[in-house]
Amino acid sequence: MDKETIAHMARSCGFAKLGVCGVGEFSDARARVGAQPPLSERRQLRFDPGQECPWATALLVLLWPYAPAPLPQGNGVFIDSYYAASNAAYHAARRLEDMLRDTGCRAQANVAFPAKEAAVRAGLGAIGRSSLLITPEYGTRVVIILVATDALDGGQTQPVRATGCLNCGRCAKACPTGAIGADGMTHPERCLRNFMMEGIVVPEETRPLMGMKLLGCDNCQRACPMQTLPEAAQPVPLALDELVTADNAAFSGVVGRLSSQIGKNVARPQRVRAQAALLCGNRGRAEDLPVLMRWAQSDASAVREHARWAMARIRARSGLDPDGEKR
Ligand code: B12
Ligand code: SF4
Ligand code: SF4
Repeated sequence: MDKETIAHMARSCGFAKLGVCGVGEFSDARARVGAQPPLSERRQLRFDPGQECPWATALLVLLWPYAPAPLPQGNGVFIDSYYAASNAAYHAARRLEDMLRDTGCRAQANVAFPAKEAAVRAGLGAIGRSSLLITPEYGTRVVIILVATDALDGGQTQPVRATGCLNCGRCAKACPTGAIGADGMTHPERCLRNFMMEGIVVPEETRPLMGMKLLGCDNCQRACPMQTLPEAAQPVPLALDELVTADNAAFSGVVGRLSSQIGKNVARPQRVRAQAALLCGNRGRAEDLPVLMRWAQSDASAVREHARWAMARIRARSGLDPDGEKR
């Protein structure tokens, strides 16, 4: 099948751009991952298409751009628009997989090879100091999806080490944790995203840096002058008050709404609650104390620890002693 026919199919599924690359091993990425501390987000990552899908002759590299979320106002929480876009792109890739199979080709959507490097190999952009792919059309705000297929030949893979960014250092300055240095993202283990909705107890020094972020951090992208897409008109409409409730049915309803946007794998109730508890500590409102007290008895360690920390912070700020009495 020719690339234009596949690009047409991909557009009908909602993708904005298609690139194609070969199925050579991602050995640079393998070496880099091996040299860094283990990250839970990398557990699924695979490096050798020849081993994982030996029938494949090409990787389709698909771009799904998204408008960045405006910063939340008032009691709103921040949910990076990447997550809703990623959920939509995941399902679109499954539709493309079906379309390719209907023509008699083999296809496997959402294969977990290093997506940014595949995109560079396919000529779709360059890696910036932030470590993200910068595309000329959409800046960094793209979900990258890979589909392995035998529908066409991806050709020989030439390992590409592109830099291509302005090297202005604004991403590094904007990063609250110092994950990005002069040589790129040398400390990915410090990135706030590692600690969000992972069901883990977040290190104490990292908790205040999260501000009102429920999911995702956008600081390095927001600071990057290579962006081209205007902000979305509305933030994801979710107030922290909707989550800080002792009414389990109401809480499940809100989590259900959230999972329909960002996927149920990400929006797991206890993980959402643990992050909400942490955000309560950052906003510091005494009205949250009754719900936090209940959460402080939770069986889930992240919910329990974050709630206890939030209560201590709120009490310290409001001049209450540890039992909640006015000092
Ligand atoms: C693990 C992971 C993470 C980890 C680690 C990120 C990292 N930079 O290593 C954490 C949880 C921190 C994370 C955070 C985020 N992620 Co993430 N993540 C992934 C995942 C699953 C694997 C990435 C990976 O480990 N690749 C392998 C390693 C080796 O790559 P690497 O360290 O970036 O380095 C390679 C190149 O970038 C380059 N390079 C990088 N630095 C340097 C430095 C030098 C000196 C040189 C020479 C080369 C070089 O060479 C390396 C070898 O190929 C991919 C999905 C996928 N299947 O690829 C998404 C992915 C990279 N994430 C993505 C996004 C959107 C995010 C967040 C914005 C989410 C958010 N809103 O919070 C943040 C951004 C943080 C950031 N600045 O990178 C998108 C990026 C889209 C884009 N435009 O690039 C991806 C591609 C998901 C997708 N399918 O679209 N993520
Ligand atoms: S997403 Fe946030 S914490 Fe992660 S590297 Fe970018 S600015 Fe730093
Ligand atoms: S902020 Fe500057 S240094 Fe960082 S990725 Fe963008 S252009 Fe490159």
